Amino acid sequence: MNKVDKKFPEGFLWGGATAANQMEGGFNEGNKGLNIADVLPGGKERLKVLKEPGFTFEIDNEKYTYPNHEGIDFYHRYKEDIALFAEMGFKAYRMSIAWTRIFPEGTELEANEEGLAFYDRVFDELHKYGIEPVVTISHYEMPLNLVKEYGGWRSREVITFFERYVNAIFNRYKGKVKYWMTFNEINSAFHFPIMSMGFSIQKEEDKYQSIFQAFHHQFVASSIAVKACHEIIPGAQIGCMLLSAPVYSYDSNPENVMYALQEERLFNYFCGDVQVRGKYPAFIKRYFKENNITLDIQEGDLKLIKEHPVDYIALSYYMSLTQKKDKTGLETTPGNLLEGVKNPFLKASDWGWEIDPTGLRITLNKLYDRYQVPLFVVENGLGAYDKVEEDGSIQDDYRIDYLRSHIEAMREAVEDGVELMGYTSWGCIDLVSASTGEFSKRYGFIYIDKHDDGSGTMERKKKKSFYWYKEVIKSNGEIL
Ligand code: BGP
Repeated sequence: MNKVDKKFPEGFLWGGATAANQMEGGFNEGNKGLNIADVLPGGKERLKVLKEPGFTFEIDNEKYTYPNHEGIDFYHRYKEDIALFAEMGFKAYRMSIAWTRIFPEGTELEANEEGLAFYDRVFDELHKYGIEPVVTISHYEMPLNLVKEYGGWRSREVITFFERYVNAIFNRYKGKVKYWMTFNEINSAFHFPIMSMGFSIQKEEDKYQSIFQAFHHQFVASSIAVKACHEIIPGAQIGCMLLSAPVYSYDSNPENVMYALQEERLFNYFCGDVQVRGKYPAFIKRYFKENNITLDIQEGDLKLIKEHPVDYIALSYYMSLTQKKDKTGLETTPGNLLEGVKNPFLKASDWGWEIDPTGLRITLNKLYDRYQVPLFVVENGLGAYDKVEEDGSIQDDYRIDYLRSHIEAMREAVEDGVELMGYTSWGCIDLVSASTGEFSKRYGFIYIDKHDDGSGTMERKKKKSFYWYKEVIKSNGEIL
């Protein structure tokens, strides 16, 4: 067999990814309003809030801690952090705009100039080093006022406020930002609607009715954003963002294979089908019928969705899932987000996320086969406990191993014919974990001296992986 020379394409967008609410801090500075992330407690309490009904969406400093309030203080230290990204050779930096910096309550008629000016400074700083900003419009941080007054994305009225927000940012940043994406991990709402949809489920029987109606509103909002983006910023590209975890059948029993297929279609493909193909998929009709779901779809919605599909798919990839129809007697994965049965072929992270680089190759191939639009891996990484050695170094070889194997898998996928735009690994600088509210679940190439008990100097330190990733980027992924 001939040796295949596997390479990443020229201009591949190497970099890192973060989200405003998990790292900016300055939660009440610059006229910023409160958002959903500002009321989510840190530590073990967070998962409880995400999973159990009855959350009140209030800050209670007596009872809880709020690590997102200070984050890693990027709001004041962005110059230092961007200089470190530049030192690693980043070509792209995926970040999000906090909606509440631009529209503090969500409902104002005029945008908040202080918020707009902050992101101007960040984009200018990135461009100073030739780093392309890749911007998520909404990453788990809906304005709290919209959550409380409107019930989040359940309400159709929120579309109008979102439209105002996207118009404001496209007009302001049209000369500075070419790559956009709409809702972070839109499909994660199947599990935790609080973070991405702004409401908690009070009654189990209403769960899917509310979630699918909220999805519909987000799909309409997405089409409005795509249309506005193309009109206001010619040449810009705007994608959807999907949480991608391939679902394997536990065994070859056709019943289990069918079960895995149904789960995968619903969880991995439903949102992509609507936003990329521009129409509701055939399989969802039966699902709606069997689950008594009736959507309020207004005139013009389906036309809008059809006419304005996204340009590319951004995806996060951390793990695969293995499923069996009847799980009795089987060990389940202790993953804090998605639950499946234990896969005997895979090891898991300290948080129970099963590590599966080949799953990334599978995911990329499946998505490309299905949609034939460019893909962009905008999140991938290993959450791990890091230790600072006596000499001040952080020897995170486990992280290097994880990333290396996933980059190799992407290289295989490119060789398979997948059109891949770039790779921004998650949490390139340590930040607050979204699902656990911890600092100790670290993903970064850059260590932050900040701990779960609130102590720490916020000093930035380069981990071993920092130097490794710099070489990866320099060699366009040839030296791993
Ligand atoms: C994704 C989110 C991110 C991020 C990441 C890691 O679901 O888009 O915001 O946090 O997962 O998850 P965690 O922080 O829970 O480890």
